[in-house]
Parts: sequence; structure tokens; C-alpha cells
Amino acid sequence: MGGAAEASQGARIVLLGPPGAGKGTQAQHLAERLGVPAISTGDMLRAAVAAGSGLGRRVDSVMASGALVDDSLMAEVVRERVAQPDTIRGYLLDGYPRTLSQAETLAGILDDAGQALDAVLFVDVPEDELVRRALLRGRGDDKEEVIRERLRVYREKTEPLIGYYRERGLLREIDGNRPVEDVTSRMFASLGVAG
Ligand code: B4P
Repeated sequence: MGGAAEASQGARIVLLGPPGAGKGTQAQHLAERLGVPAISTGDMLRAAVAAGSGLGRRVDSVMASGALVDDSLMAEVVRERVAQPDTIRGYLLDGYPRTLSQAETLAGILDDAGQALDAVLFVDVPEDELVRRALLRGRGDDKEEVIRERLRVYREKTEPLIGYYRERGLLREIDGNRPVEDVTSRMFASLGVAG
């Protein structure tokens, strides 16, 4: 990446992968190293549900079913979040984009700001391991039938983003079926930053 993701210069990075691949786990390590905020749309939506806000009331049942929240609502949420002052040196997006329409929205947001993505890290993990991890995690939406539905939706709506970002020369593939620290070091290596 020719130092584009070096902490001194900031970075704009997307974490892509199936539900339970460990995006949230890795986002914390990466964001700290790169000196940019980790923006998890899943965490933002869960916080809205917990707070009982208007947004939370609109997304609660959608999330509980394993479906995706509407693209235009997510566009509002993300546009507002990446305009906050803490993103001046970039950000790490965890869980956005999740559809081709969301990828186009993000491209528009970046374009409007005269910015570009540095890399898309695609974390892959076999399906049985994803289900095992989610059942261990035991979040409210981690019931087996909901996990299977999230995986179905992932294959239908999110997997096409792999090709989308590969065509744009941004995709870096990371084996997520390894110990957490190994995954982190592989991500650092693919971004050309020292751990
Ligand atoms: P998210 O919050 O994004 O949830 P996730 O994809 O299930 O989790 P993640 O991949 O971050 O895994 P984690 O680190 O926790 O989304 C939840 C819901 O929000 C969606 O279903 C959707 O409804 C909605 N939503 C969010 N963004 C949206 C968008 N853009 N558009 C529309 N709707 C949206 O790791 C999982 C578990 O594995 C953890 O328990 C962890 O300890 C373990 N683990 C991690 N790495 C490991 C490793 N290397 N080895 C072993 N275990 C590991």
C-alpha cells in the first residue's frame, strides 16, 4: 500500500466478510494501530435499539430476524457518522457496505469529499465455524435459525462486493480461520504497516 495506511497519514479501510468472521474483533486492533475510529454499523444500530431512539425502533425487528436494514436508512446513518470530526484522518468501516447499493453510496460519499478507499480487507471463514462462533457469542440475534438467515442474506447481498472491490484493485483476502493475533498480523502485513 506504499505507506498509504501508515498511522501518520490516516487511512480509509473497509472490513468485509460473513457475519461472525471476526470483523468487530479485528476492527478494534486495526483502528488503534492506524489511529482512526472503528465505525461498526452493527454496534451503532444495537446502541440505537438499546437507547429506544427513533432509529432503534425502526431497526429492532429487522435485526432480530437476520435481515438487513434498508439501504437508504443506512446511507443516512453512515453519511452522518463519517462527517464527524474524529474521522479527519480516516476511518475503518466494520459492517458497511453490505450491499452493492451501499458500496455505491460509499463511493459517492468519498467522491463528494475528494477521498478514496485505501483497501478492503475481506476476512473469510468456513460456514460451520461461523455458526459455532456465533452460538458461543450468544448475542440476542445469535439463535441458530437467525444465524443461518444472516449467512443466506450475506451470500445473496454481500458476497457480490468481493468481485466489486476486486475489480477496483482494492481487495485484500485474509484467512480469518486462525487465532485472533494471527489474523491481526496478516491484516497489518497486507496494509504494509508494522504490528
Ligand atoms: P454486525 O454487528 O456487523 O455483526 P456480525 O457480522 O455478526 O459480526 P462480526 O463479523 O463483527 O464478528 P465478531 O467480531 O463479533 O451486524 C449485526 C446486524 O446489524 C446485521 O445482521 C444487520 O441486521 C444489521 N446491520 C449492520 N450493518 C448493516 C448494514 N451495513 N446494512 C444493513 N444492515 C446492517 O466475532 C464473532 C465471534 O467470533 C466473537 O464471539 C469472537 O470472539 C469470535 N472470534 C473472532 N475472531 C475469532 C478468531 N480468529 N478465532 C476464533 N474466534 C473468533
